[in-house]
Amino acid sequence: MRLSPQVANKTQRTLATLLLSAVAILFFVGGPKETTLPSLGYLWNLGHIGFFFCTVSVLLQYRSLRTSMHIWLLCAVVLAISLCIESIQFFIGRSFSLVDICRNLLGTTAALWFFGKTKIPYTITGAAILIALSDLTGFSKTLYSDYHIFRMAPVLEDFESGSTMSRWEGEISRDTSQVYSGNYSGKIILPVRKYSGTTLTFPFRDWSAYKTLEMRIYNPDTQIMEMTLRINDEVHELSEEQHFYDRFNTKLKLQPGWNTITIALEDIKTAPLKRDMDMSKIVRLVWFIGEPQKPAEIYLDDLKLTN
Ligand SMILES: [Ca+2]
Repeated sequence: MRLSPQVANKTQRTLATLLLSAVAILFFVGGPKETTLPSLGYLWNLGHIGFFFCTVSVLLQYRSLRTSMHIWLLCAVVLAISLCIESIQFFIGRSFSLVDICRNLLGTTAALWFFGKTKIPYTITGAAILIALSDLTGFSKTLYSDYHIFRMAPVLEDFESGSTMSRWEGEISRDTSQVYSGNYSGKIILPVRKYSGTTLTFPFRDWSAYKTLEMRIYNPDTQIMEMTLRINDEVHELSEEQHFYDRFNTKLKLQPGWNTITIALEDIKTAPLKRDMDMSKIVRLVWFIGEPQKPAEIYLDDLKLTN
């Protein structure tokens, strides 16, 4: 039996509504892990735009918006729904994100622009353009940073490009006063507080083809400085307990001046007590002093894998 256009349209609308309802579950389950590549995580979050674009496009098949007031009303409804979604996410252990709310409104505006029949108020169009530009810039930067990490390998960090600094946590900045190679090193300030240090997340993660980890650290003090280097693989990072014995930890004794540190990757691989470290998924390096007695600083450079 051939469906009439009206029935076919109704069927399509119903199918689209069911599909979007199913996809909406992804607001609350699934999604990127803490160890997911930043650009993939960003791409996932851009799904907010796609979802609301599709949802409002379907809605416009049911009901056409004839006045500016209708458009403002739709935006208010989307805002209210978005606040509900983000609030639920907050209470189930995810985060409340104003950026995601803006993305929902951007998706809504894009659907109105493509399929609506009424002129969109300038304020809404202007806001949507700003959100789109912000996301375009943010995603491009994240994508370039991920690409740069792969292009640099087996160098993990040389501080020559500012695009990788978003992966560092702690009081760290590119510096030119003490440099081992190139024009920059990473200056790390170590204030007096527990576990004072810096963290590199999302390094080039596949260390399986290499034999050693090397780095140069400059200690400007006249005394030997003791630090701990901690390395996590993905299994450890995603484990709930993050036991001390399930990761690599080593003490670094930093003499005054430049220090060359070489660590056999076999030692890192066999560091966990009950398993081998997954050397194809190294996700975090942490340099820290447990309980510093006085403020300190170090300079890190030429962090790389070698054979
Ligand atoms: Ca350098």
